[in-house]
Formats: sequence, C-alpha cells, structure tokens
Amino acid sequence: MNTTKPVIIIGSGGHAKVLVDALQSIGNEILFCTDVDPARFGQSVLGILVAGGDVMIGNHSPDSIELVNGLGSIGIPELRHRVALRWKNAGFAFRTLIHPSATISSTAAIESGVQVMAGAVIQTSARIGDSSIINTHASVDHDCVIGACCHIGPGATLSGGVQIGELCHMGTGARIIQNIRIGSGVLIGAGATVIRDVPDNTTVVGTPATRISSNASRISKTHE
Ligand code: JB3
Repeated sequence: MNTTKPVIIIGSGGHAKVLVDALQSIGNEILFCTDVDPARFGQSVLGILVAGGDVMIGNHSPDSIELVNGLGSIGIPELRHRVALRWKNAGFAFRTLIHPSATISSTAAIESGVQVMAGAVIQTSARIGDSSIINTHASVDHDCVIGACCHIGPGATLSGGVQIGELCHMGTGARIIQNIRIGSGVLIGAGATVIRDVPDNTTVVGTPATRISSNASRISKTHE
C-alpha cells in the first residue's frame, strides 16, 4: 500500500465495489471505474464514476497510473485472467491491494496484483500467485502455495501445506485438509470439504468432495 499513483478500476460490479471501499479506506486516489455494459456508464460506485469502456484506460500513460482488476468470479476466473493479460501486455501494472484488517505473515510471499480482502489471514511461508483474490475472512495456512489468478472465496479455509494450481475457484466456506494438491482450472463448490488430491480441470463438490464434471473445454478456450 505504498504507491502514490492513482488507480483505475476495471469493472463496476460487486467485486469492484469492495475494492473501491478498501482503496478509499487507505486514501488511495481512484480516477474512475470502467465496464463493458453501456447501461452502467455514468453511474457511480460509492461515489466513483463509471466513466465508460476499457478503451478509456488507453488515455492514460502506464507510468502515471496503476490498474485494479475489479472482475471477481463465481466460477473459474477466466475473464479476470484475460483482462489482466490484455493490459499487462499493453505495459500497465496491476496494484497489489491488501485490506488494512487482513493479517499477513512477514514470511509470506504476495505476488503482483493480488487482492487480500478484509479479515483474511495468510500464514507463514505461504505464497499467493499473481492476480489471485483471497476474499473476505478466507484463511491460507502455513506453507500453502496458490497459483496465478485463483479466487479463494469468502470464509474458505486452506490447512497447512496445500498446493493449488492456476485459475482455480474455491467457493464460499470450502475447506481443504493438510498437504492436499489441487491442479489448475479446478472449481471447488461452496462448502465442500476436500480430503483428497484433485486433478486439473475438475469440479468437485460436497463433503467429502467428489468430482461432478470436467472443466477442460472451458479452460482451453481461456488460453486461446
Ligand atoms: O462473493 C464475493 C464477496 N464477491 C463476488 C466476487 C468475487 O465475484 C461477487 O459477489 C460476485 O459474485 C463477483 O463479483 P463481480 O465480478 O464484480 O461480478 P458482478 O457484480 O456481476 O459485476 C461484474 C461487472 O463486470 C459487470 O458490470 C460486467 O458488465 C463487468 N464486466 C464484464 N466484463 C467488465 C468486463 N467490465 C470491464 N471493465 N471489462 C470487461 O471486460
């Protein structure tokens, strides 16, 4: 939280609103939000204007601002990933945002563009990959490794030594026991309890969590 650059928030929905609130609480200047839905243009998010489409970002130099990825997910975060990739390739940096009420060990590693929301806990020696969201009151325990662009949902719990690949969604209140390995492109349903390793591109639900479908076709489209 030590940059002085103003930010532009991509998106103006529920996740963007939580980000506006967090940024305002630490006094970070927000220029405007963007959206793809013209019906949102001219509206405000907690007093911040939805100024137009993402094309408006191009009116600013990558040196003068930072971006905040305001796209969350209720499934695999492929849209969030695409938007991050597009603007990074155009030379823009994404702001790493840690809510003042989050608790993060000094030995944890937080990569760029990560968002750690209110009340989340990240324990010693954990690593959080680029652009991931650790949402409200989620808990990531010692030595966990979370890959790029994952969404760890509100109140989700990772016990010690869990490894998660890229582009995963862990639903609200889901839990993973110690030392489990989760692949990439995995969706863990809300409230699930994961007690066995989960391979790439799989959806698991329930307690204990069991596989209900494959996400392979959707994930491959993400990387086109
Ligand atoms: O559960 C919690 C605490 N938060 C959820 C979050 C992680 O994910 C939240 O409840 C929602 O389920 C979801 O939030 P998100 O992603 O903000 O969803 P929604 O409220 O539906 O708003 C998405 C907005 O992004 C809509 O206004 C879309 O029109 C807009 N949008 C879609 N694609 C885009 C793009 N905006 C821009 N700027 N660029 C895009 O490419």
